[in-house]
Amino acid sequence: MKELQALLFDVDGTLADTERDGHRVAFNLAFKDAGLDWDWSVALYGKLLEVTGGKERIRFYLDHFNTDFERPDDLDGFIAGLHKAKTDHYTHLLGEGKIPLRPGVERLLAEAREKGFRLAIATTTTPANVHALLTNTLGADSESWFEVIAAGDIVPAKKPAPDIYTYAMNEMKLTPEQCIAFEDSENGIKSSCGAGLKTIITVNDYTHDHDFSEAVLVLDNMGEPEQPFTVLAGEAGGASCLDIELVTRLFTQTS
Ligand code: XBP
Ligand code: MG
Repeated sequence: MKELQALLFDVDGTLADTERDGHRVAFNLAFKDAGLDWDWSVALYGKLLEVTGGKERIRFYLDHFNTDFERPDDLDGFIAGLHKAKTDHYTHLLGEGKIPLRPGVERLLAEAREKGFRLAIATTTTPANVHALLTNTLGADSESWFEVIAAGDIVPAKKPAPDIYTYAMNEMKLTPEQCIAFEDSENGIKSSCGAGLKTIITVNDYTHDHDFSEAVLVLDNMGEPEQPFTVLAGEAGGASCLDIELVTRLFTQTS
């Protein structure tokens, strides 16, 4: 029987609900700074989330939702500049402490560390954003809890490509038979399952209608003992929160 050794976490939407009140707001602030009248509403942002990666998302917006915009000669440089300003706003917003971790995340990480499981991050977002989220929610040393923080442009093909998970596992010298992934979106599970990983999903407002048929379990959140999760698909065996016992059971049952 294969033994679970590592937990691999997505960031945006999984560790924290960062998209609507974090990334989206930061994009809009960056557009305003640049004198643009672009405004990404909550609804429009839901459509833009089809594409992962902030730079890629701006380009997707221009290609499909703002085709009349007169593009500068150096479009790549223009997008990179907007994205840098967006990252500055986003990390500042996180510094204000307005975006907490989702229920159960801190508890599960603490139990995993205590029991000697190895941890990693596999995300599309910019490394500075991961740093800001972790240090502002879990403390100054929390980045060191993760053996690998695989983020952003470290692989050229972002999610739904499997590359970021494959990269993280290669760095850890682990195989998909030794790891489990935590995701929140269809692009995310395409990436994790594409890398051969069993995947547990916690949905959010932007992703609850996504196709999670490949997941080993779909929850509304990871739950706390006094704030139980709701199972949306799969079998949690009467558990009320996602702990190492349940994660290990799901991993073993589906091996
Ligand atoms: C989420 C994303 C990211 C962020 C924006 O990635 O798609 O693009 O919305 O981040 P994940 P950047 O769920 O894999 O963490 O602007 O830094 O690209
Ligand atoms: Mg995500």
